[in-house]
Amino acid sequence: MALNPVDLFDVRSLLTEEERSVQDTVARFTDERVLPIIGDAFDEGRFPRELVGEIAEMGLLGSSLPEEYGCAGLNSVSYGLICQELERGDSGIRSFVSVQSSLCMYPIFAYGTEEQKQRWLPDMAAGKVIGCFGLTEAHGGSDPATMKTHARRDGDDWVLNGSKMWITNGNLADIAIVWAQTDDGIQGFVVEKGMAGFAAQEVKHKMSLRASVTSALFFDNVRVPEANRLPNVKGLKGPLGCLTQARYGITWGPIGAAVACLTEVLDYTKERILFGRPVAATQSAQIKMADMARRITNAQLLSLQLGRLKDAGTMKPQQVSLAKWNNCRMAIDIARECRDLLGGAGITTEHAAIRHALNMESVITYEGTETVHQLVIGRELTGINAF
Ligand code: TGC
Ligand code: FAD
Repeated sequence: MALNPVDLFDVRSLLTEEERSVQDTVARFTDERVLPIIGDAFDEGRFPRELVGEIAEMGLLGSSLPEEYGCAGLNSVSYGLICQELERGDSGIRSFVSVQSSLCMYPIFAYGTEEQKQRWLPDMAAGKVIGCFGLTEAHGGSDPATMKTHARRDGDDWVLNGSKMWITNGNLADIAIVWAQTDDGIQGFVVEKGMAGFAAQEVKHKMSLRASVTSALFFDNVRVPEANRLPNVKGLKGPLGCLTQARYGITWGPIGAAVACLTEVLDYTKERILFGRPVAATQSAQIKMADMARRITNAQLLSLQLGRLKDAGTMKPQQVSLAKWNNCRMAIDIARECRDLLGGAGITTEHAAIRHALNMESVITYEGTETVHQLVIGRELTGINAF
């Protein structure tokens, strides 16, 4: 029997029955609900909000958190597979789930009080409350330790001033997890939509992640009650701990984008007849596609092992950095090469490759640029901090 071109090493056979079932459910959702609309949504620069209810019903929001908070209690490999299958549709859909799950629900779960967990997590799992995560500021996202946004204690409240930039879900969100400097170091606050002095402004003219909302957030003397401060973490390790969760999921997502692109060009090059034979019958096209399959296989095995380490409780942030770097690089290169193999047809959103290539420009940049992750590995190898 022929091998599966987008799973040459039968990585699926390494999954448990439950993990396969999660993958199949999300794959069906992507095929039936995302793929028919996503090209238009990308063209229109529109996040398909109508899908949020179904995403929540499938248990994809905060899927790794415990059932007592209305979540699915799945393992990390299942979360990875969710990211992979969603990003096979579009990075914007996966981004929505990453931000809600890893960057908003996770910090409430990991750093919040029991009251805060009960207050927000069940509604977030149900998609009734949408979150965003404000760490990056306009003057330098790679170096969040230099953040200027600050919070000053005033009676029972904190007074928040500053701004955040490039915030996924910003204009959609009911709550924002905002990281701010305080006299006691960096702390996290849950800022609610409608609080006086809090505003979001959508970033327009994006050429990437067009089916996702990206915003700037502004805080002008916003009074945030002490009850909205996440009390159980202080310092940069708070937001960086969330990034480790999200980056883990992002190692899986680009595999989906690359699988979508390779699947598309395998079909296209068999049909496209040039110089009297299908493009797929040329050595150069075969070498290109074989090389894509090789890189996808590497990425699949890397993410699966990372997930097994995470589920065993031994995963290290440096391992996440290596996989985020490798898998984003793999997917952006494959998407660009697939765009080339489609010729002129590859420049419109009728085909997926250019959409994925453009999306990957964001995915390789956010959650730590490629350079940041390379320097994390360089520091691990040499013991010298080169940032
Ligand atoms: P350093 O000052 O050494 O460490 C500070 C504290 O943090 C701890 N730590 C981590 N903890 C958990 N996970 C990690 N990945 C961690 N990295 C460091 C560290 O142990 C220390 O703890 P303690 O107890 O000693 O205080 O910080 P560093 O030198 O490691 O950090 C430098 C650098 C450049 C790696 C870091 O600043 C960085 O990662 N910069 C990139 C910023 C970034 O990725 N921003 C992403 C914003 S969110 C986003 O992009 C969302 S997109 C979502 C979507 O749409 O899908
Ligand atoms: P900079 O940090 O200014 O980097 C500029 C260049 O300098 C890059 O090439 C970088 O690799 C390079 N560089 C950095 N350090 C070094 C060094 N030491 N040596 C050599 N080169 C270096 N942030 C959030 O907080 N929440 C979100 O929800 C969110 N969503 C996003 C959605 C999108 C679509 C995008 C594009 C970004 C999002 N971000 C979000 C922000 C993202 O995390 C930042 O863009 C990213 O961390 C890089 O920061 P920067 O854009 O300020 O670039």
